Amino acid sequence: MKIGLINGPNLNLLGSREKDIYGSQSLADLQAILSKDFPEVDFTFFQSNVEGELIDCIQKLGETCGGIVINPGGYSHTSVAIADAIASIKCPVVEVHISNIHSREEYRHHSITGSKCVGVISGLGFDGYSVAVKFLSKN
Ligand code: CA2
Repeated sequence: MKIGLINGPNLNLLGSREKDIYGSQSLADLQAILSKDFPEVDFTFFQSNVEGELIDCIQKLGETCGGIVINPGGYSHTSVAIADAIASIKCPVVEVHISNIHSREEYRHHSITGSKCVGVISGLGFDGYSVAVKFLSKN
């Protein structure tokens, strides 16, 4: 099964700063963990700091993948355009947040993009991505 893993703005910095919030592992570490734990899954990994590139990727992977795991980063709280892209594709999308957005600043409590996803996982660190992949690969 093909699954897309899309990470949004600033997640390329994982493991380098704000380790108290996001942990000490890098984005490359995350991709290695998922590839190792789900050998039967054909992953496409993508990260961008650019909203339009994320939308292009959602549209493209929506045509070829059986599911998408997305962490839209800060765009989760602001981007109607990314929410529209998620709503426009047929494959299921699960949103993941490394931190618990509900225990942080109020402006992080609502996810516009999450409202268009089949589910939202928040606060489980990197394990949240694994839970999302597990869910999508059995559906
Ligand atoms: O908890 C999450 O996964 C977030 O999506 C992360 C976003 C934040 O805006 C959301 O509210 C919650 C921020 C990603 C920033 O990532 C960094 C990683 C390392 C160092 C600095 C930033």
